[in-house]
Amino acid sequence: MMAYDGWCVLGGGVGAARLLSALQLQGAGPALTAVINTGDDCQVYGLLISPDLDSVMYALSERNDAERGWGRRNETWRVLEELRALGADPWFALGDLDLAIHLYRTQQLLSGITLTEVTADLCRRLDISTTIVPMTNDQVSTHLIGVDGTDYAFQEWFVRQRQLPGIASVYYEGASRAVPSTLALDAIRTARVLVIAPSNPVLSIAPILAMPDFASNVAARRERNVAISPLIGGSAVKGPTVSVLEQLDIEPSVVGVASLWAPYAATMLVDPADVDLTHRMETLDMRCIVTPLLFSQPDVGATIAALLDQAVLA
Ligand code: FO1
Repeated sequence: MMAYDGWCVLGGGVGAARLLSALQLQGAGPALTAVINTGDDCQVYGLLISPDLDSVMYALSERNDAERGWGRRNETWRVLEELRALGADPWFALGDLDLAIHLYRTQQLLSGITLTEVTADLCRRLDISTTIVPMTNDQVSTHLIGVDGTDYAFQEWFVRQRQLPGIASVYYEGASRAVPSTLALDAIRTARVLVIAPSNPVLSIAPILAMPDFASNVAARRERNVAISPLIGGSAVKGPTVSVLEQLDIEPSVVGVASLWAPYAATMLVDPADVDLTHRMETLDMRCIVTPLLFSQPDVGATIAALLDQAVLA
């Protein structure tokens, strides 16, 4: 087994969860700091829900429902059913096990500790060896503006509207004045390798880079950063990456993703399905490493871990 040291992963949601789980299987868990998007966070019944932190925590503690892509495995829905019986419209579904995490987190936050601290506490209690850090303790909220001008908070669009309304633009409310998490900034500055996870570039990575200190510190170490394409042969493994890129007039391919990430990473891992596009990425001053990216396939995690280890030495 390799000896891993000082890796920092930027990401959110299922893309980050899959990468981090694969790296954990290779024994890299304790060497990793994961800086996680909180732009999807919302309040439901007075509870703070932090879906990307939870997806990563549940995956790394093997508590996730891999098929659904969010929430807990072996979940029950008694509270939700009772809310429905009371005539409420619980469009954002909180399962019973999941609710316990939101209750615990909210109670801890109300007692005065920060989101970073309660996340570290939860990781200890869930026996997670990776350091999981929210990008900020402040509120940053991803919003989508529909073509008709309607402003949707992220979960309103993602869950309630089922991502249906056409979108014209996206913005990250609070990002320019939010204070970056100190742990996150330290990890970004000092990591031997910084990895941009195969997460949605607009909805998971851009909220992190919308915070000016993150953007400048990630860009400053561009040569030692490696991005992993969230698209394989023009499709995402899960989620609305392709449709979001299309609606924002960004080419829905590895080239479109590279055009967003070129200022932040000198190297990008792309799947063999996209080998024909690598010459266009190189014109963006990005070095491409072609390697299978479907983490569900045997040996893909081990190969990617080895490549990340060597990528910045090459
Ligand atoms: N996604 C859904 O499609 N429907 C839901 O009702 C829903 C509830 C939910 C509750 C807690 C949580 O942590 C995540 C939840 N998600 C739900 C997933 C979430 O909306 C998205 O996966 C992420 O925000 C996108 O990364």
